[in-house]
Amino acid sequence: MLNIVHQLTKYICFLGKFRILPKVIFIMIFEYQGYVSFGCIRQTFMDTFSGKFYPFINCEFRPSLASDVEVRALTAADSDEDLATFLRISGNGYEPVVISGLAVTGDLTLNRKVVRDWAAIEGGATVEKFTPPDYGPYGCGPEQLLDLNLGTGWGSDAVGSTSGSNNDGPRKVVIKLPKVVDITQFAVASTGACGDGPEAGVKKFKVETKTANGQWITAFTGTAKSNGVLKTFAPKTGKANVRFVRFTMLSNHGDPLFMDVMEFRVHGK
Ligand SMILES: [Ca+2]
Repeated sequence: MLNIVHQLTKYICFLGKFRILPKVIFIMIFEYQGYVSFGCIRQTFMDTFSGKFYPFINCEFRPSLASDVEVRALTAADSDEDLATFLRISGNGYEPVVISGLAVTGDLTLNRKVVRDWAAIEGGATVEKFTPPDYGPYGCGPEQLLDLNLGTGWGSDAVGSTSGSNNDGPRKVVIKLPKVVDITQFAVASTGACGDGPEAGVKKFKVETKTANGQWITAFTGTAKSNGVLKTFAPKTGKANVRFVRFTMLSNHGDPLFMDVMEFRVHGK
């Protein structure tokens, strides 16, 4: 099979030379079930500061991938030029990976683990409900908590604040995972979203989980620094057969009006 893909890669690269097709390469993704291959397209971006153009390879995962996988082999045979200096891997709920300093002139093997975020909306998770207010129209709704982007977040009101709705108290969001997951880790990144200062970043938080027909179980209660850095936490209970996750903001770092969190992720199989 590897040999067939290699031959196909050479053929597509050959067509790409004559601009019959965009230049395409193949990547092998190894997982516990074996490996799958898929196309990656060479693209170019412009650095708006320097005005220079940089080629990179953009790869998107297929939905059939269902767990943590490893990028094992990059094949870019039959090329007269460097194919890329960056390799970006993303899509279908995988945490984006960028590998820089890459100069592909032939076959190359990489070893890089990529991680599935089961709470990512991109990968099929959905927001079932959440405590008002809804700052979604400003780009600061719970969807921005689950978008694999540390630069965006879910903005809400502080526990004692009714700035944006008639509700006060902790702010909860219920997330339905795309399938039943055995959870190994949660990840949280806290700081002020939507122009708020770091005082608005969530401090104390709670994570509860539920099986398809079960009761809510507290899986983890912890505190987060308001520094925008993604930190992982291992739950002690409520890890198996999880279909629903409820994330609750219990306090912030001092802002009297707003309480925000940038990112929440769920790892597991
Ligand atoms: Ca985000």
